[in-house]
Amino acid sequence: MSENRPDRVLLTGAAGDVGSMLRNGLAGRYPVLRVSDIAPLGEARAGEEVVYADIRKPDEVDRMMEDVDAVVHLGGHPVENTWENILQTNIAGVYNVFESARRHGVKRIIFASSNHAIGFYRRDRPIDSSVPARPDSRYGLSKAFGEDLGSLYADKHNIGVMAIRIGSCLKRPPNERMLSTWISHRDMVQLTQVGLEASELHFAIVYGISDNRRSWWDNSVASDLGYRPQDDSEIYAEEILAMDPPEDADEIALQLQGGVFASAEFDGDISKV
Ligand code: 15L
Repeated sequence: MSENRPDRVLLTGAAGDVGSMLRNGLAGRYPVLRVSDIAPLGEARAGEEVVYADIRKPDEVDRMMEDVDAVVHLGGHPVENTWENILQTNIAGVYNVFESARRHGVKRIIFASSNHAIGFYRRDRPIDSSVPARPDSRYGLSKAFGEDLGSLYADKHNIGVMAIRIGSCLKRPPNERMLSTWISHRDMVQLTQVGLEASELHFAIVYGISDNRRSWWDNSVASDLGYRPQDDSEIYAEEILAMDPPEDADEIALQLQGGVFASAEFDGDISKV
């Protein structure tokens, strides 16, 4: 996968949890890593450029995009928020990023989608990348929008797009749900590199998970692109399943892949979901 390494990679949302982990994990892999956020990023490290930008503002996005070859777009609200905030940052913001990338001739975008784009699927129903979105929140809806935007820019503008439905990117899984949804840091770094460097990529939706025995998601699209996860949450299973309870959630959340994102504000009929 290393034949197709971009020279200047832009990482948005680089001050966030996953962003700062990827900032470290991608360090030295590409000639220039341009890190961006609205939050403090500290000094530029070796091989880095720091460009502050608010993705709600197209002129700032254009400045951030100059001379970039590939984008890893993590910027935005990482959990549920008000409609106004989701609309401005996660929906208009992701549009600003794709549109500026198109105008700047960028040919590869990795979009940080989320499992919350499909969070209303039941846990007892395994799914793959081809199922329709089933968002569990305004946040999940914005991720489904970003995936569709990626499909549009791949088909219409020939930008190679990988949307990663990230599960739970943490050092270790803290509860039973995350035995299914967990992705280790090193696997997340590898999957991002696969997206940046795959020689053939039109539009792909992949799951951001490790090689978890308890996964609900068929990740064959990612493995076809070359993803070879190193970790499996199973090594934490005994300890987590011995906790009381192994997952601290309500009975709706416990049935749905999105967990408490799906059960929050829920006044539906669970028998119809
Ligand atoms: C997400 O999309 C969130 O950004 C993260 O904070 C976790 O909650 C994760 O999903 C998850 O579902 O575990």
